[in-house]
Amino acid sequence: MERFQKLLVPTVYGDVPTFLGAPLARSKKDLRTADAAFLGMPSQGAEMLVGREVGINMMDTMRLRKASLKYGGYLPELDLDVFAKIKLVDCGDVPGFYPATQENRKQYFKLAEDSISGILQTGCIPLTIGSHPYLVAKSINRLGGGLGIIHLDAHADNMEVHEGGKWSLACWVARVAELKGVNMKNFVQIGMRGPRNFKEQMVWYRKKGATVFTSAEIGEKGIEEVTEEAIEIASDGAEHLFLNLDLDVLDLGAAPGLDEPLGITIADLLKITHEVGKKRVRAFNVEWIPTPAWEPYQLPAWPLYWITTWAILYLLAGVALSKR
Ligand SMILES: [Mn+2]
Repeated sequence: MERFQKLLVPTVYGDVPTFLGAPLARSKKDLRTADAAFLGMPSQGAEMLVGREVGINMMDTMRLRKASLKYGGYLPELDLDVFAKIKLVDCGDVPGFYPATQENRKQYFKLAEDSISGILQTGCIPLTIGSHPYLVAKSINRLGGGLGIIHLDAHADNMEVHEGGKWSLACWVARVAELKGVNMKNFVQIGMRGPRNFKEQMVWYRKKGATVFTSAEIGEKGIEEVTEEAIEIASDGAEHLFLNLDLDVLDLGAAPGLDEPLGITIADLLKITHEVGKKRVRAFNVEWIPTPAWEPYQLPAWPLYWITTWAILYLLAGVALSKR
């Protein structure tokens, strides 16, 4: 007999359920007893939005929450019930400031950093969905102890400026490299490939002492070895590990609507999030999920929401194993 459990799921607002039906965190106290906290950041506040109309469609945290609702926490392939060990909460969304002006972006950045720092200070793992990665990196860096970053992406994202702006997602690595205390030797990118990258970007990474595993190296070494090395390099002398995901690290055959061939498989992605979870990742961010409403991505985007939910569950499964 169906028990209509879904009717009992807490809501963030309106008819939007919490992520995976987790309890809604209303105060710091709720965070202190939790292991991980979902934080929706639908607007990003990035300069790439300024003057454009895509705005709130960039990252649909409502759709992700709805897509997550069909899943529980038991993974038979790992014989592990994630939520027997892990307490997940949902912190709601960081509101955007519209219209997307520079002044509003600054306000948004401040609010977002405060929200992420608030979660970090309680010892909880922020699962930010739609954050400009710089905001997460900066918040972790403030804790002291050293920041290691593993970035999953087809693209280098280390441009000095992009389309006249320095806060585009294509520039976030360059902004992080400017932060005091950040050592780029603890920066690892996995999955870079293809002709939307420039040679200067690779030269920049080498000069900074960062590590890049291109699709060719993943092909040679295999994802297990690459993951192991990446964690080792990112954690060498750094206390906090930050995993950032641009879903275009996936092969276009695995990621409907995304546009880069030669990418990793979904199994590879889950392997990485699981292993990083085992190493007590400090924060996980999913940069963005294209929505069907945005013209270049009219293919159904639902699989990307499902993949994102799985990636989070596998990461939390890793955290659960690290607690044993
Ligand atoms: Mn990318």
